[in-house]
Amino acid sequence: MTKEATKTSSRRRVLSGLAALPLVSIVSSRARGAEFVWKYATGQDPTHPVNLRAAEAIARIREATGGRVEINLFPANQLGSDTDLISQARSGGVEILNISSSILATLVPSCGMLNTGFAFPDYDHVWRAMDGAFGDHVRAQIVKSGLFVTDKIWNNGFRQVSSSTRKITTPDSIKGFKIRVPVAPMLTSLFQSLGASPTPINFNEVYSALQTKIVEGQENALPLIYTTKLYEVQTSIAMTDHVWDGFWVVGNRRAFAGLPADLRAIVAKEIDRSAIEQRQDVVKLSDTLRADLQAKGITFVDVDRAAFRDTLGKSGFYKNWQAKFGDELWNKLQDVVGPL
Ligand code: X2X
Repeated sequence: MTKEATKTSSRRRVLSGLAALPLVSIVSSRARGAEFVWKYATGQDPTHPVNLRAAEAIARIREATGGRVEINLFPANQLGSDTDLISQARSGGVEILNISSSILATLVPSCGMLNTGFAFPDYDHVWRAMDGAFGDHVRAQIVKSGLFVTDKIWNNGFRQVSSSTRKITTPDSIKGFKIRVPVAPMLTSLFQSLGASPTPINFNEVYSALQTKIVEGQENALPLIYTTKLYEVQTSIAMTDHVWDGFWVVGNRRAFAGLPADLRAIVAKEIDRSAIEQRQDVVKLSDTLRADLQAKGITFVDVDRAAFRDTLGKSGFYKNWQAKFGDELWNKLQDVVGPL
């Protein structure tokens, strides 16, 4: 068996071991007197802060409810791809789901607006928007779609463009670039507008799509690139910061409505506490991972972001999306970030 295949199969063994564990613990949860035994699904590697902080919230919830609420964590798309998991959260196949706003936009279009290209210059503007009127408006649309959603959005980070072929340096260099994007209308549109050739692929298929050269590159925040080991199949990263993305923690509405109010309040409070902690984890990791990724052989390219934003503007990208989202929501974002 090749080195690569050995690594993949050992990763599979680890994950299948992880998958077996929660199922066993569901049976034992009932035996321990848990009244509510829930599944919490994510698409990220077990080592990503999304899962580390979710596990802490789960432990605090078990403690604060006296064991009445047992939640089992299923990371790394063990229960299905991100787009499958949205359907499972709606049907009750899973009770809690951590899902990128860019992908949730396939169900709730306004979720895609926080991925408007180059909208956020820094985290101060991100949190002012997401914890203010703009975020409230988007959350209200998620509730309207039939899902429960917690108050505080989690942090996926500022996205960068990685490549295994050409180095991305200027807007011209990305023309025709075969890039994987999530199943996310805004990101597909952004790279089409830059003249690249985007292919929507679910995250659990990204590593193999890069390894087999179905695509030349992908775009993601450094913590995702690092924890999913994409540096093994990529050679350079252009620090474009082209969008900020967040993770919503959404829930099956019937499941949340079925919780007594005091237990529901504990679940929401502890998940929101972990959201605030996870936000800072990603900020810190994004500062330190550049050196770690360089040590793994990645070449970094610092680009002129204004040139990319200018190309996007000239393509009509902002005008088109303002027309789609409507002035009311567009202005809520512009109130924080300025004219787009
Ligand atoms: O699929 C991706 O690239 C990821 C993991 O960042 C999202 O969830 C959008």
